[in-house]
Amino acid sequence: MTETMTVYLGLGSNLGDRQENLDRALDYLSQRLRLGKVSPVYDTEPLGDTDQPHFLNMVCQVLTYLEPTALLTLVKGIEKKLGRTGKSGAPRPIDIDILLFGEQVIDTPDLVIPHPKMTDRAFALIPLAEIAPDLVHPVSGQTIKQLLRDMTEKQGVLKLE
Ligand code: PH2
Ligand code: MG
Ligand code: MG
Repeated sequence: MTETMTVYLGLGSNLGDRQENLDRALDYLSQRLRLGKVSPVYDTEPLGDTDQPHFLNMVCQVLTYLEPTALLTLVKGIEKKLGRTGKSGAPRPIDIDILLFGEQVIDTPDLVIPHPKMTDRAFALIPLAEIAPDLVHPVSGQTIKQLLRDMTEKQGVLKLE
């Protein structure tokens, strides 16, 4: 690919020094990608397995020439450097999810973009709406602002000042 793509990543941490984990993840990302807009940080109630510590969540925009699969490999490598082990669903120092990759729609066993759960997760949509309210979600055709407006479960997401 020769074109620069605008990508949105969701970051979450609920193990160890959560703010430091986010900072270190951003640092690693900026070594390999052009970091664009960065959202505020939110303290969020765990969704899914609620018997877990609260998360810190945020979203960032990155600009990259990498292919989606190469970007996935990169973010998995950063998760590993920050101490993430293989166990899925357990508290983690860092989780980096590719939410949107330009307007691309990808559905493979290893990678689904847009992230299939982003539209019903306030911890992803609220920070995303701060940096890209008018961005159009390529599957629903709705803007981030509209998706957030229509969302019913928006509790438990607190902006850190
Ligand atoms: N990530 C999950 C499951 N649940 N809940 C919150 N609040 N934040 C997350 O990042 C999160 C979650 C799976 O990756
Ligand atoms: Mg995740
Ligand atoms: Mg993940």
